[in-house]
Parts: sequence; C-alpha cells; structure tokens
Amino acid sequence: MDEQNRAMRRQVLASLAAGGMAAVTGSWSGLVRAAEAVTLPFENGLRPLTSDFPQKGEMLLLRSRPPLLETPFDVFDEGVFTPNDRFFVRWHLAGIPTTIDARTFGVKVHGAVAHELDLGIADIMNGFDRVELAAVNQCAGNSRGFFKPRVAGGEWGNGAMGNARWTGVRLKDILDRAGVKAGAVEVRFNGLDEGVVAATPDFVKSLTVDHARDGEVMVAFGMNGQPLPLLNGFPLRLVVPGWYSTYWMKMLNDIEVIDTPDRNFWMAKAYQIPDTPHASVSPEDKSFKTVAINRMVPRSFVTNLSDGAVLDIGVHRKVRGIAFGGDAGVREVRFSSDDGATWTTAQLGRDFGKYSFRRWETAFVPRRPGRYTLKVMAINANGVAQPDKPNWNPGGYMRNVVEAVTVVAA
Ligand SMILES: Nc1nc2c(c(=O)[nH]1)N[C@H]1C(S)=C(S)[C@@H](COP(=O)(O)O)O[C@H]1N2
Ligand SMILES: [Mo]
Repeated sequence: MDEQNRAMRRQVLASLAAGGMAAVTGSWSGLVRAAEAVTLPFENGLRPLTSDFPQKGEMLLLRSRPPLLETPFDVFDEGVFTPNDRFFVRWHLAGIPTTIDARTFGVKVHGAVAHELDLGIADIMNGFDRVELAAVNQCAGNSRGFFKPRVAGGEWGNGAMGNARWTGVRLKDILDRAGVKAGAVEVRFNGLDEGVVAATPDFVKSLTVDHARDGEVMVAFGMNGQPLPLLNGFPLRLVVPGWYSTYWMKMLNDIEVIDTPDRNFWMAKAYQIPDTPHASVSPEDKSFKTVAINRMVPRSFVTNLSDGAVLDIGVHRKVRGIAFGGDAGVREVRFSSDDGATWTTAQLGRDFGKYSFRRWETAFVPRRPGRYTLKVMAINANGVAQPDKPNWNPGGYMRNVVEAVTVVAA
C-alpha cells in the first residue's frame, strides 16, 4: 500500500473513531430496478443485476429482503482484493438497521468474565493494538447452485466470496481485558440484526474459547482502508481467518463468554456438515454423523476466460485466475489444458498472507483447432488438494472441485 493510501486510511479511520462517521443509508426494500441480468450456468440461474443497494455497485440479486447479493465473477479478474462496493452480501434476518450512529454504538462483553465491558467504537480503535490482515470471506453455501442433485438454500454461483484487507483489533486482547473465567468453554457473538417475527431464532454464532483467543480472530472496523459498508457489518464485524463466514458476525454488539457448549439453532441445527472427507455423502445416504461447519478448503478459478471463449490457433494466451488455500496458504496451483491428463505448475503472484486470494498465471498455446477443457487445481500448504469430483451434501455447503473452463480454438 502506498503512502497516499495509508494517509487516506488513517483519515477515514480517525473520523470513524471520533464518531464523525455514521452509516446513514436509505432503506433498500423499495423496488429494485433491473436493467440487465446475468445467467449463471445452472437451472434457474437468471439473476438481475442491481445497483440499488446502499454503498454497493452492480451486484447480482438473489433476494432483496433480507439481501443476498452476489459479486459478478469478472470482478475477481481485476485484482486480488474485492472492492467494498462489489463485495457480496448475505443476511439471514430481515430486521437490519438502516442507520447506525457510530457515537452511541457499543459492544458488550459479558458472561463468564471477571469484568464486564461496554466498549464504544473509539474504545476499540484506540484502546487496543491495531492489526491488519488479508483474508477471504466465503459463505459456506458459495457455489451451491452447482450442486447436483439440487439442494434447498440460496442458489449462489461462485461469487459468494471476497478478499479484503481487514483492520481491527485482536479478539484475544478484548477477552483478556474482560478476563475470561476458568471453566469457560465458548464465546458467543451476536449482531444488531433481528428477525421480524418473534419465532425466528436470533442469529448468534460461537467459537471455542481457545479459537477466540488464538490471536488471529479479530474485531474489524476497516475493510480495504475504509469503514465497513453497512451491509457488510458496519461498524464492527468479526473476522475469523480461514473459517467460513457464517462465523464472521456482522454489526457485532454482543460478546458473551459461556460455560457450556452453545446448543442454539444456528450452531446445533443449521450449518451442519457431514463428518466425512470433503464433507461429502451420497444423496441416498440419510444417516451420517454431522459437525458444525468450520475450516475452509483450497479453491482456484480461471478469471480471464469463460466457457465458450474462442482462441486463435498457435497464439500464446495468458490464462490467469485466483486461488486461496482455505485455512492455510497456497502451496501450488496446477493447470491442465487437456482435461486433466497432464498438469503444469502455474506461476504465483504476490503473497498477501496465507488467508488471502493469490493470483496465478500461466501460458497456453492451442496448437490444433477444436475444444480444450482447461482445468485448475490448488494445493494448500498442508498438502490438501481440490478433489476431481464435486462433493455433495444436503446443505449445499463447501462446494469443491477442480474447476474447468471449455474453450474453442479456431
Ligand atoms: N449479524 C449477522 N452477521 C452475519 C450474518 C447474518 O445474517 N447476521 N450472516 C453470516 C453469513 S452466513 C455470511 S456468508 C456472512 C456474509 O458476509 P458479508 O455479507 O459481509 O459478505 O456474514 C455472516 N455474518
Ligand atoms: Mo453464509
């Protein structure tokens, strides 16, 4: 990041700390104008494009209330950091505040602690060490639309993910100030959003005390050098590097240390995956052990070519894309131009840290006319590779497969 960017970031964050910046936006429940649409490559894949949501540019609309907005895939070709105004949005409950006053907003830390805390934004920004980390935020249901047989749930393409530089403070430091009592087992997080009918279970998520205190989990107020957009959790959100974003609580206003494991709906019933390799089962299988979804796995994508692209015979083509290692760095990205029969190692771009997207690039020269199936596979620092065959589970979680793009040389 250059000096000018740093200076801008300091200014923006300073004005947030001084309470000089409140997210005040209109409501977005009005009519969404859809001038154009995109068709994702699966059944019922037609998605209107909308620019009608506050602080958001053009996004694919899955649902408006509560909002589900997907990042158009070409955004991922533009760089490893996903711009805030194109970053995907996912909420479970329709009662989302449209105005937040940064001067009065506070986070409570309570439960099995020695001292309860009530921290304002300025307390968080000025009272603890600041940390910055690049990390991928990916919905557990990213790419669910590709599941065959189809499953219930938001039919995302591959754009329910994004990578940002998060600025904030360590959750560990906040918990240490409160003093976690011996015998505490988990830390539960809640945000300002709520259901519109009383029967809807409030969206709360928990991490073990050890995870919460690992020094990496962070309470973030900055995203790519700016305050968080309202729909991405202004003014504070949890960042849980390497874990699916269901744990990345937005509009975080409550941290409760608990001394029994959290059995609430969102931990014990929702977001359960089969306890099997790749969280995969066969659709006929009805009895399998489940666990709460947790660490991410490696993925990689071609970003500058899409299905059906026509290439010139004998002409050198750059093929590039993004990869991420999940809960570890990217060790290697492999590329194949013959449907996986032979592989070469792609060149990796700059390393922004093990939780970030990483650029990869390679060259490809189609020698004969015809169709070519290009494939890309990431292997992370723990040696975990993407599977050849897509996984399947009834929740449509953790979609993973070596991705393929079919191009034609003519
Ligand atoms: N308060 C709150 N935080 C939340 C959620 C929510 O519904 N409410 N959804 C979670 C899920 S499932 C996802 S995928 C991410 C989405 O983060 P984003 O909207 O910033 O992309 O937020 C997480 N944090
Ligand atoms: Mo999600």
